[in-house]
Amino acid sequence: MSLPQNDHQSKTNPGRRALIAPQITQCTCLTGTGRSAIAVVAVRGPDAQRILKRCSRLAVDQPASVGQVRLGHWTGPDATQADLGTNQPTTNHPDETVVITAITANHWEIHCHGGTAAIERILADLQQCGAKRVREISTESPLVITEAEAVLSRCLTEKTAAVALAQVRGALLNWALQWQSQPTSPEILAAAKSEAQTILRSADWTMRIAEPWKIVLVGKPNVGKSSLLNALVGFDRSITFNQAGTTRDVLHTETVIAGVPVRLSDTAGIRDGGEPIEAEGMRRALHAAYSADLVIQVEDATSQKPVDFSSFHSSVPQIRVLNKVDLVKSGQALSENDVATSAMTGVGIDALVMLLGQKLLQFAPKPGAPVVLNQRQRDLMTQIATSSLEFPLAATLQALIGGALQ
Ligand SMILES: Nc1nc2c(ncn2[C@@H]2O[C@H](COP(=O)(O)OP(=O)(O)OP(=O)(O)O)[C@@H](O)[C@H]2O)c(=O)[nH]1
Ligand SMILES: [Mg+2]
Repeated sequence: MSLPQNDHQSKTNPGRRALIAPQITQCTCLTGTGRSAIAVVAVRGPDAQRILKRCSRLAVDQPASVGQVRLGHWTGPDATQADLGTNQPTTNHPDETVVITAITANHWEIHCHGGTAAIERILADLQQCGAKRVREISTESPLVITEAEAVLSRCLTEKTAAVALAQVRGALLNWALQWQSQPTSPEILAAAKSEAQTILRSADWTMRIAEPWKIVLVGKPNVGKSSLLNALVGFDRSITFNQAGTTRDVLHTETVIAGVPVRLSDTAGIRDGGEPIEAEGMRRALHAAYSADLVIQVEDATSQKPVDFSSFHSSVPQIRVLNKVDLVKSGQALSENDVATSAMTGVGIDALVMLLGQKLLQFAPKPGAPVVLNQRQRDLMTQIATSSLEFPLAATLQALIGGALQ
């Protein structure tokens, strides 16, 4: 991709160069076809703001700055000043209520009614004002941005979306451009290498922000795994019963802990023997635990003989929870390393949620930090992080920005 070289903005903020919109103003509908409540129309290019001013009337006088939203009416380009004073429909079309937001100075989004008529009307007005209707605007952005946009559209919570959004706004792109603009020297390479290593520290976390983290409850039968899951999500998702072997299959439920999307899985109790269905349940329980991001080992706090998990050789991080603490006689000592809960009374549930949150956010990046979002980015970042002298830093950074060179 060729980047403009001589504008003032490019010199002061190199990252902005690659985010500069196309020379011709373009418009497209970003949301899928079919019926939906809200549609998003994007306008990108040098005339974007001027066209929007011509076609809309905002509830407040001030146009939105980057990151802000404005409620307004879509009047179309034919509205006269007289029309605007009357509050009457200005053209053959009735006014459409819209929300307009500035992504960058030259990139705007119009959030409108999701019906085809509303979308087509807005696109037609934009075209009438000189915008070119295209199928995809994002091809104008470097690969590193379109990849971030794709991840952003799949994020489930505000916290994870903020990580992807920072990359859409150019955190990783700016990082790469900043090092690319430096003269080649061993010192520069060493500094870039060190920063790449820092970025990679959060890679396991950042590469999967669009999926829920998998937390699996395991333990002996009847210790209260299902009751604990119900207490964590706040409703009776799992059947609980005072009889060993109540839960047979793996049962999933989704929730959010510390802003991170989580899929909690309840499993069959693990014990020796058991009839064939229970044995299959145990096999599935262990399989779920081995493929989890975090395992909660639940034990009965009153039990003299805690479960022996020595056979559970797994690199998956684990938390040990002593449940039924309401039944513990006063004076009985509990290990300080364990979380003590009562799914029955709610004691310790907040502490458990807090501990889970700490574990989930342990490797989260700082707000706004550059991060890698997929294997392609990670591979290139790894090349930089493990580079030696004579490493083609500029070419690798260019590949990170725009693709190829592996
Ligand atoms: N007193 C007390 N009883 C509990 C607590 N948690 C669970 N129970 C009771 O213990 C029994 C077993 O609870 P479950 O949640 O079904 O246990 P489980 O570990 O899922 O059992 P399986 O599915 O058979 O492996 C039920 O009668 C629950 O009401 C607790 O913290 N305190
Ligand atoms: Mg159960």
